[in-house]
Amino acid sequence: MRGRRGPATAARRVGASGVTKRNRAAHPEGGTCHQRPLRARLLRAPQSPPFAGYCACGRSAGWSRDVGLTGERLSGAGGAMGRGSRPRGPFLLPLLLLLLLAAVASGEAPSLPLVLNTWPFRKAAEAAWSTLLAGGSELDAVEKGCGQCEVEQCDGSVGYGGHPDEHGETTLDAMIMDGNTMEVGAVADLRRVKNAIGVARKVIEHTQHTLLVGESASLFAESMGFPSEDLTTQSSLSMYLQWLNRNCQPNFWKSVTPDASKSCGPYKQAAKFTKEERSVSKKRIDVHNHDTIGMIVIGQNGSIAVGTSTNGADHKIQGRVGDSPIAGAGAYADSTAGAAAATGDGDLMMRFLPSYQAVEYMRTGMDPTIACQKVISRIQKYEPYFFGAVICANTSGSYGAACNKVSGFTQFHFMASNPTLKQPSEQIIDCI
Ligand code: SD4
Repeated sequence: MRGRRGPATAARRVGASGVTKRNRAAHPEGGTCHQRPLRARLLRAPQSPPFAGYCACGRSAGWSRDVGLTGERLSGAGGAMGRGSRPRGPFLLPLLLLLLLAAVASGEAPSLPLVLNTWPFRKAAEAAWSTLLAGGSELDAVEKGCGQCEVEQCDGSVGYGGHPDEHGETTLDAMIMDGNTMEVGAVADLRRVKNAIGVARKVIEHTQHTLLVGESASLFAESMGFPSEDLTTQSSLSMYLQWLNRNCQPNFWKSVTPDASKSCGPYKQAAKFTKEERSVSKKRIDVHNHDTIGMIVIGQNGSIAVGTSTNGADHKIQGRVGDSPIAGAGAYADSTAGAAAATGDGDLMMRFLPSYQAVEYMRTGMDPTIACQKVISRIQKYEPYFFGAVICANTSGSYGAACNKVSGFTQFHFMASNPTLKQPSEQIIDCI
């Protein structure tokens, strides 16, 4: 999670007037495939140049001018729609515009449909919004929006080529939830498959399960037709090599021998450990290694879907799963109450099920901003220095967000799209 996203004036502060919009564009590059764990490959062939045989893929980001959702863009939007998709027709857009005009004429600010997502991931917001306007379902919009981030490797925190684990491999967590049926599809520790949110959707569509993990999730993905690809890029490999050169610092171990605050593993449990060793994991999480996309989509008729996608925490211990694929933690949707999604230090946040809690607060009629603030405050009581933020929306399309104020992270940026905002609009809130 980062508090360094450009000047506050470049976006709309929630509750304030004046909007300036900003686009972030990233250009994904493909890569070749290798299946063996990086560390094994490096150890087995120390004579090889470090990048030999790896994907020459990387990530570049740039700025572009703001682009509104033009008719041209809308007519080209949509893509493959899954189960539950509504047919797209030539009359849909004019109809929607008529409805909006009628609402505006009646003096009532139309606030649905709504697309809300964590962080200023503008292209993801645009992908979801245009999918909705093109007649896609809420689930389609979530899948498209989060999938866009997986393609463009949003902030290096979503999709392939980011946050290698302590063996150098990038693994993915994702979840999608239907707030009408309460069905959830999720994958965790997914390997070698780039489109994690797409696989999560297949868990809903083709299984009676909720969450598939690890190698077995990858096999499931392959059986559903997803290509098996190496998620390593030149950039993730170099992050990993730098970490090895720093004696594997920082890492997530504690109370082990050799001392994890000084050496690489393999580790064993220590009979005794010092206070300093215990503090290793607390120092580990900072503003630079967390940035999940969490997305809420509420359709014109009040149907809600949510989703998340992330490559988790940098240099995580193999097998670590964060909050993002856990219903109620990373996100939650209930079309009778509202929806929420979380971003931040999942190891801490998942203990509090903040998304579920926020939705239950909104069920009582609580304002979305207050609901978000209350769940952040609850975590603060136990973990005053945690990095985290939550976005919340109720069934009528009111929305809000909250974040925990810590050094280097005092404001949270997110995207909102609704008929009033017309196109994805970057919003800012002050952390509490
Ligand atoms: C995780 N919550 O795996 C995710 C990471 C994240 O913003 O949200 N980053 O812990």
